[in-house]
Amino acid sequence: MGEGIADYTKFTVDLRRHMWMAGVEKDLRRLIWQIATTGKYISAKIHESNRKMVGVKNIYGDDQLALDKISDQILQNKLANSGFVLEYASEEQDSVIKVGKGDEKYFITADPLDGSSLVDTNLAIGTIIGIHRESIFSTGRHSMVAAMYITYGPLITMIYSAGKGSHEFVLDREGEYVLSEEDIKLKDKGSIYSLGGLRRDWTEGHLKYVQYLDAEGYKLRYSGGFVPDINQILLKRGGIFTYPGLKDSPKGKLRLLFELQPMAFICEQAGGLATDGVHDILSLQVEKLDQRCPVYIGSRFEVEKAKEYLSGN
Ligand code: AFP
Repeated sequence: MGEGIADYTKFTVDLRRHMWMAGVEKDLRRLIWQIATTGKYISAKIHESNRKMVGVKNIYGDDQLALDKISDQILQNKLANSGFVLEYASEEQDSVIKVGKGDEKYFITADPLDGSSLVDTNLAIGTIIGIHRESIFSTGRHSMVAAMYITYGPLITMIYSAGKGSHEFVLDREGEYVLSEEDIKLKDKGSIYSLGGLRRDWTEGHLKYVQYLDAEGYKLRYSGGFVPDINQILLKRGGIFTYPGLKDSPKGKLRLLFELQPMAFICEQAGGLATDGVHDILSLQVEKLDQRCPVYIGSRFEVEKAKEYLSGN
């Protein structure tokens, strides 16, 4: 038997079996499995997409692709029928949707198809999910019990954490999520950086931080898709992703509820850190659905170093 929960030499471990072996609570197991299965339907829609714009704007003013809307509907329908979800908040909708009858346990946040503008160039994109046991208008530290994301790339992979480490699964040809990386742990210091925002818009502290990383020989890895960029840092076991506050938009670009909290949860469970440059992402109070905030997420050393540069020390 290896060090982790599973013995890879004897059998393949599917998602349900892994969650059961890891002691994830029954309803949460069922919910995570149901959400993971939506990845199959969303990926089928990506395959049959004609990449046409529908010509409407979401609350952030972004053009929505038909795929975003379809992915959102797939998720909402699945969750409404799950029997476990009271409320659904999606980046594609401007208010929280009550999908349950009243006594369901969980509150879900979703970015149904992050990076959908990359579909035409055939880069990887993803679905990001936060699972909360309390109202989402709290701190992630208080309300979150699990997080997951699905990557649609050459392979479909899914990483989940229910507070017992972060684990990666690959969707196999039989349509089963099979364990591929158990209890992923980031090194304290990595060697890649992923830098959002235009250099000319960076603040002085951030620019000096990047110059430090340059001098240390970090390799640039940035696709413009949050899911594959974070996935790379996790699977390569370290490094840093930043989307900083910019001179004209101090809150940066990424959304606290839909993008940052779930990735922060998974990253912390992998031994990393996620901050806005000062505070942990999971300690930030959520005030509104479209709240944005700067982010420094990845290995401990690089995130701590960012704090030093941003505070001017
Ligand atoms: P969309 O969801 O509008 O495609 O934005 C993708 C994204 O939110 C995130 O996936 C990336 O990390 C980030 O934007 C990239 O932003 P830049 O295009 O400014 O680099």
